[in-house]
Amino acid sequence: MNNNLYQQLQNCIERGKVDKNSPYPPDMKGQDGAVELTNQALAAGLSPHDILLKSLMVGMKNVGERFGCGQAFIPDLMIAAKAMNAATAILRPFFESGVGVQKGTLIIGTVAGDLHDIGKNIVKMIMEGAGWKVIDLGTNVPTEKFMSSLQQNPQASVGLSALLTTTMVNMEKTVKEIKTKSPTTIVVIGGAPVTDNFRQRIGADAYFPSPHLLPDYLSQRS
Ligand code: B12
Repeated sequence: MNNNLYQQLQNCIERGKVDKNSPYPPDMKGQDGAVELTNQALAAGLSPHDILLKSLMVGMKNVGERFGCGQAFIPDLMIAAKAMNAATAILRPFFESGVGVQKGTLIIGTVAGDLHDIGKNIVKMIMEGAGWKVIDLGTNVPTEKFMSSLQQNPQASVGLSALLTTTMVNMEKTVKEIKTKSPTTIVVIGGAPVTDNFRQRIGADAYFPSPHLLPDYLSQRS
């Protein structure tokens, strides 16, 4: 039963079925979409973390793989992103912290030239859920914007996201600038093309393929 719900929700993300009323894709007209299935999964007692990891993210990964081998196209990615955003909006309150004490501040953004923000938004959701204040600079963020935010929040750590091999190189410039002007600032990086080798090469402090261990890491380091 649970596996079936995960599977159906994953399929809605992959196919870009946002909700019951959405006319796209035509062969799923009138069927429940990502919105209804996310609510059903929560009502069935599935954990928001599991829904995110076992369903939503698998669906995004699959559509990305289909795009990579020419079986899906930009509109498919866009509609999948729309379904993903609709589902994560429902999960967001479950990640919000009830704890009043702030553990620290994280400045986060997707680097210059890069418009992907789903992963960054998940990192933000998890950090806020763990009691961190997150300053979200958005997408396509130039080094100067990271620097001016850091100037205003000198105790903050910085998180950089990149999804394109062509934009991950922009992380290097930002990391170098931060480490030159503020050597004690912790800089963490992530995004599908990023690796720990790359992290070592550009001098960032840590790379996380998934943000779940990030709150503990930053709490220990700061
Ligand atoms: C959705 C999507 C889009 C959407 C983005 C919508 C949005 N609002 O984000 C749209 C349609 C706009 C898009 C556009 C493009 N895309 Co695109 N896209 C994707 C896709 C399918 C999914 C990305 C995603 O959201 N994944 C789900 C999230 C949850 O995963 P994630 O981002 O990796 O984040 C997780 C971790 O990496 C980590 N993480 C991420 N950031 C950070 C930061 C920190 C600090 C930490 C600790 C952790 C962390 O935590 C997250 C949660 O676990 C990927 C395929 C893929 N497999 O990645 C292609 C993909 C990234 N896109 C690709 C391409 C080529 C493009 C375009 C260039 C296409 C084009 N020809 O125009 C444009 C570029 C636009 C631009 N300038 O940015 C390629 C990149 C190839 C490459 N090697 O560079 C991919 C890999 C598809 C492919 N297989 O070819 N895309």
